[in-house]
Formats: sequence, C-alpha cells, structure tokens
Amino acid sequence: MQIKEVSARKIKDSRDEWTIEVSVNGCKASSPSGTSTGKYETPSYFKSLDNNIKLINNFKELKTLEINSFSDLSKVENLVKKKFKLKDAKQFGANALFALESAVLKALAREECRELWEVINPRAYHFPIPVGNAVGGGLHSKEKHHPAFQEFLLIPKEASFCGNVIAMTEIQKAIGIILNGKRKDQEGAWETSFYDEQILSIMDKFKKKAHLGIDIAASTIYDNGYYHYGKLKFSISKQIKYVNHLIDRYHLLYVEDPLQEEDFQGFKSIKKSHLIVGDDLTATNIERLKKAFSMNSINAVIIKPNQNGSLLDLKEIFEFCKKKGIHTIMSHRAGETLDTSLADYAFAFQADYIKCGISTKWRKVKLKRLIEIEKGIAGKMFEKTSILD
Ligand code: 2PG
Ligand code: MG
Repeated sequence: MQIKEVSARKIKDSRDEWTIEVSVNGCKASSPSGTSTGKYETPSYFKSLDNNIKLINNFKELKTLEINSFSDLSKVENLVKKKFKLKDAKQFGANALFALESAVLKALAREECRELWEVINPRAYHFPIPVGNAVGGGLHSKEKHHPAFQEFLLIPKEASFCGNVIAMTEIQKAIGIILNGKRKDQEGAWETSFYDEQILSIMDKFKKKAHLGIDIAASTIYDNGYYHYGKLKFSISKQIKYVNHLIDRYHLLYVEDPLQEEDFQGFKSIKKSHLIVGDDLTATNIERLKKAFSMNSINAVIIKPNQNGSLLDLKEIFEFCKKKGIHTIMSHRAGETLDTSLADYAFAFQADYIKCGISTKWRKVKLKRLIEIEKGIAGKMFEKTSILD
C-alpha cells in the first residue's frame, strides 16, 4: 500500500479535552489520554499537540512510503527518527506516533480488504476477558467525598465475550441501584460517596457471576512516605498489610497498582496468588516491565498503547509477557475517543484481558467491536464445519 494522504487535526475526547486524530489515505485513528497519568509514561506530544499536528501536516516524505505488513511500521518509525533527528521515534510523542501508526495500519487493512486485527495476526483466536470498571473513585471522581481507590472492577465468568459483556452490564446496573447511583465518572463508572470497603461488600454479593478487582492507582494517594485515606495515613508496611487483607477478605482476583509507581520492592510483598497488576509502575515500558518481572513485583501488566506510542514495541511487550507467563491486560484511558482499534489490538496481540469500561458510548464501541469480531469468527467456523453442506 502506497501512502498517498496524511493529515492530522485535533478532536475532543470523552472529557471534552483536545487530542490528536490522524488520517492516512482517508482512514482515521485517534489517541486517548489518561487522567491519572504515570510519571514514566512516554510524553504524549513533541513539545505540544499543535506542534505535532503541524509537523504531521507538513510531513511530505511519509508519502514516499510503501507499507505492506505490520513490520513495515519500522519504515514509519525510521523516517520519523531521520526527519526530526530523534534517537527513538517515541520522542515524537506517544499520542502522535500511536495515532499515526494506527491510521497507517487501518489504511493497509482497508486496501487489503482485511480486518485491522488480521493485518497484525491472522491466526488470532482467543478472546480477552473484559475487566469492567463498575464504580469509580480517586482522581476519576468529581464527588467531594469519594472512594480512595480509583476503580472497582468486575471480571465476569461467562464463556463468551458477548456473554461477559451482558453479565457485567447487568451487574453494574444492579450495583447502581444499591448505591443509589445518579451520575457516572469519566470512565462510565458509578460516582458514589460510599467508602472503599462498603463498595467491596456490595460488589461481593455478585461474586457468583463475577470476580472482583480494584485499581488503587496508589501513586495518586501517596505523599511523602504515606498512603492517604481522608484523615488516615498508612505507612508503606501498613498499606501492604491492608492490601493483603483486602485480597483475602473480598477474594480479589485482580489488584492494580496497590503501591506507588517507584516501589518495585514493596510490590514484592503483595500476595501473588492472584493477579497483581502493574500500571503506573510499568508504564507500558519494556525496561520497567523487565525490572518488575525480575524483582517479582508483578505477575500481570496493563498495556496502554498511548502510554508507549510504538505498536512495534507493543508487540515486543506482548511477546515478552507470553514467554514469561505474565498476564496481559490491554487498557483504555480515562479520556477516550470513539476509535475502536483498542479492541482489534487486544485480539490481535491475544491479550488475556481488556479493560475498556462498561458503560457510556466511548467504552461500549470497543466492547461492541469485540463482539462483532467474535460473531465474525463464529460465522467463519460455522462455514467451515457446516452441517448444512
Ligand atoms: C488506569 C487508567 C484507565 P487513566 O489507571 O488504569 O482506567 O486511568 O487513563 O486516568 O490513567
Ligand atoms: Mg491503572
């Protein structure tokens, strides 16, 4: 596929904030952004969003590129490095590079009449399990008195992706009735002024249908050696004890960022019988992931494409995780666009889980896209084995 057209503009995300959208041969891709951003994320832009837009709109050399496979994205990255004299293409800005690469792949998929995921991995077959944010707190909440933890998560137990989406949607509605939920936060999770453990006790009632998880996003409650819960402050060892107690008490299957983003050592002391997930700790950065793995800090990792920028890096991260038995969770951001490519990437890279919310249109489009892929695959299998032949 010859790149014939490239342009960039800014669009609003789900929080009404500006983000980048790139078009390649008429195929559009955009980048989300976080609210609780990790210190070690690749910067989103090269100086500024407006600067990236200007640079992409004047990047004529891109139109000399011929892209015929996923690995040809290296041609894009090499050109970015050469043109802007960068050591690493990611210095162009993670949001800008991700939207550019994603638009290139979408254009290739359209030219080849294939699905986006097929361009990366035509042999993909396994569907991720959704990890749905049912109740929100932390920096994602606008309530004056809100839970300290950022996300209270449902991990449903049905056999199909579609069944899992239906289950978690119904459970979130039922939880909303108990909480007397009126509003939803940035990610479509219920806003509430209930305390963390009250919410966990409510969610525990649904344990037959879904495992429970939490994203503590602990960097956001950490300051000067202590974790802050309103007027209470926990030392590091008390926080570790508290998290281990919650894991046992509520049978938590999943705990994301239980400690702040520097504390590889502390993460070692969190029980690994369940999923102990690095997000701000690892920041979708292969070096930090390797360190976290070698120190036994985590056994699962959040992977956010816009936290890194390079889809080639993402592939390497997934390969490393598969080799080492680290569970993978492809994840959305608090500020999302209506781009559905996250669903295709989760399937193409065979992520074990996808965290992309439960409700509001920005989250639902991604769930629907995976249901569409699931239906398409089931249809193809039926054609192959059709008893009607
Ligand atoms: C997280 C994410 C997404 P944010 O912490 O896992 O849920 O939040 O996009 O604000 O970083
Ligand atoms: Mg997180």
